Amino acid sequence: MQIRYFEKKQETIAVSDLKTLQLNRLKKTLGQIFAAEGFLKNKLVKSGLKSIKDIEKIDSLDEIKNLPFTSKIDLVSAYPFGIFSRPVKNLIRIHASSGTTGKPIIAGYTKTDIKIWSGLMARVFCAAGISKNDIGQNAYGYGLFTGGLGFHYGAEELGMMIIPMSTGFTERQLTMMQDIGATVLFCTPSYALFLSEEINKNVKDRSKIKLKKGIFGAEPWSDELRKKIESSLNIDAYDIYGLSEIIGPGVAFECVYKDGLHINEDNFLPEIINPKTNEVLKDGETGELVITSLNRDAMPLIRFRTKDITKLTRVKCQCGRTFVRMDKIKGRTDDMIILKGVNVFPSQIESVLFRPEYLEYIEPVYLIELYTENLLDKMNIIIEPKAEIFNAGESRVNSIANEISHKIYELVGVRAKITPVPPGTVERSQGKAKRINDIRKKI
Ligand code: DLL
Repeated sequence: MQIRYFEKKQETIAVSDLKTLQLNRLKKTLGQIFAAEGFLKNKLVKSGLKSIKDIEKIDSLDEIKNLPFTSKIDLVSAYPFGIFSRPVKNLIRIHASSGTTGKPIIAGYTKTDIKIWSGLMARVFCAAGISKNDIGQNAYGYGLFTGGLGFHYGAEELGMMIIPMSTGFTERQLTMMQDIGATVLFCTPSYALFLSEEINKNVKDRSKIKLKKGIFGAEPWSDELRKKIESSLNIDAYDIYGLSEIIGPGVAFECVYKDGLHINEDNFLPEIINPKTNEVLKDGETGELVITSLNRDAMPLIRFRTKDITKLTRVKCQCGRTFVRMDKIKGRTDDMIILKGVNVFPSQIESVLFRPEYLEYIEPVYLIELYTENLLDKMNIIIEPKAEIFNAGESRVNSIANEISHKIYELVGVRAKITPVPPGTVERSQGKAKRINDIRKKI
């Protein structure tokens, strides 16, 4: 297996040197926040970190657990610029993501941030075996969303040609893909699946599609969906994780061994906590990912609550990278469905629906509807049988629906109603897929 790095020395740094680097960068980051005299400094002071002298006294990364968390709500309340640790005139770009209320969250970048971020993205490409000789079709949205420009600048940093398609215009995507000969595809996994359906329908000569690899993220996706994308596009598919508040895509990524996502640990310090008690968990325990930025210029954040559920492992990866790995994200704490006391994530439902034996009968799309019946919360899973199955009549469709319902019960322990709908009815997504429709009556 060919292993590539963008910055080998840094990516394979000895663990003890990494810890020293992280501690130095943490202290530098805290100093930067103090110097900015803003919202975040006030939070730190309130939590007991009163002066630069207190920062100097920190001599172990473990002490991070004494620092306060930062949440989306903090970022919304500091809207638009209160969270920055550099003057607004030093910024060269902003991005935004949706907040918890009407106001978005603004992420700001200086020239230094863009340079660092581009380098992190170039690491992602190299880890997937992509080189500057590849041609990237970038179907992540360009604009306030970090996907489009994050991938774009990373590709330029590597020296790879990029086709800046953005999302949508599917017909044009297929034309460019064939005419320019894209070898790698960047988009959400749900859009990759949609593109594969369109290729199968509309491209007569498959030899014109030169795709070899894809880097997909921005939403949870199961290994079953990975297999489906890989077989229908005939490519090798990699996961990438990130979030606007921290930098955008490039926080964590898969290498060719695809055994968890390496966190760019020289830039981001991860912790896993119990989201209910806030207690820090050990490696191997599942909980909420919390990230402290160690090398951000405009917008460092301390212990940011991502709400994403995963676990960490420090077992060394065969690729030689020393960076800790996190499991594929299971879901978000706010997407977790609780039915009869059982916790269910959409990704678990997906892992049943997208098993190869079911994908012979149903399309790889679904929507989970949560509703109330007799004061109880219930789950209805809308599936789309393939046209030939749907047309074969109700009894055929029902027997498949029953089997799926049974398998879901076996895996997650709750009974779900399965509703088959006519072909083409479930919305195909071009960005992040909507997996849950919550129509429960709020009491
Ligand atoms: O989604 C950044 C991104 C762009 C990542 C392109 C990967 C590729 P936001 O819009 O701020 O940023 O959304 C961040 O998306 O907290 C997760 O809940 C979810 N997410 C991102 N990547 C993954 C992934 C971008 N690989 C939120 N698996 C995060 C599961 C993901 N969830």
